[in-house]
Amino acid sequence: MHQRLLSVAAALLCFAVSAHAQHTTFRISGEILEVMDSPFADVAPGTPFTGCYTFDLSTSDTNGLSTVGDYWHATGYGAVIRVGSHVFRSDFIAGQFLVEIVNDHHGIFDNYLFRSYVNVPTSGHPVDHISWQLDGLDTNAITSTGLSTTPPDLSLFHQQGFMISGPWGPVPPWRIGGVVRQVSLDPQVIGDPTAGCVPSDPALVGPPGPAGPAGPAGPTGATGPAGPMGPQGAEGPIGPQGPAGPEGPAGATGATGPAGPQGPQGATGAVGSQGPQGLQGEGLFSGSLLFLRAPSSAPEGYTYIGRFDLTTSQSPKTTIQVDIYRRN
Ligand SMILES: [Ca+2]
Repeated sequence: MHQRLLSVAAALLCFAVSAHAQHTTFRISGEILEVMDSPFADVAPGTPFTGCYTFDLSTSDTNGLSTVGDYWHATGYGAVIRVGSHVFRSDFIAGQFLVEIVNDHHGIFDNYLFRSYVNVPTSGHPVDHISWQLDGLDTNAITSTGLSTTPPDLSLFHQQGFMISGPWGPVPPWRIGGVVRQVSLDPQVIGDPTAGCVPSDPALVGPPGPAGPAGPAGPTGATGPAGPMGPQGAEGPIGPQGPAGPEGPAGATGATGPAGPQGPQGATGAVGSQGPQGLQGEGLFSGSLLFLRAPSSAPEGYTYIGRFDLTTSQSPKTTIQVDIYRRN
């Protein structure tokens, strides 16, 4: 046992320093459909299985046919399949793990296959082969004999067989057959020599330890569909004033306003009727002289002539000044 652990460690170390390795792991899951002479009591038709297989994209094609690619893998590659309480797996030290891809063979069919030729015993029973083969009965399932990180498209193949079998001996080998329902790329294994289908023989592995710390957050997923409409929000602030609307209908007549300012004088009215006869005038004709004691002012209708001194006739006599006017 100790020797074996050392061998595993040496193989992984050697694998880690391989500069051109391009680890790729496909995860598979399916269902057991038939069991023949199986020594595993808890494996029966209907038992589900899961597993994986790891290969190297840089492995060379050793098949000379242009329609067939054979990729033989050595140490560090193989398959691990879990069925019920049992683990079936490649001998990762021995290698001899084959991935075969057939494209347009004879111009009529495609195939995909992995087969592990050297495996470790399971629950004390030798395991001869672990294999999975897909058959396309036309040329549409595969487009290249090259290895790829794209898993085979199960919907394009017409039949398949997943098989785990025991060794030939005095009696025919036991066989466990099934169908793979899903195959997918494990993106965390690409280029990581420490990941993938590492050996997990129950004989080498103790009971599960406590859960490790949570890993780093994965990449952000795609945006999901829009959720349901939320509740109506609070009313927003009043928006800016809109443009003036059209003129409305005429309103009711308002109350009488205050009196305005006085207007301009009107035109002279018509001559009224003749009034009663006035007092008789002084009766002087034009050129008559009028004497008034000075100082005086010219009465209307008279023109000033001059002024003289007049000695009165009374006693004692006195002198006064008199203004003379002429009737016009
Ligand atoms: Ca093809």
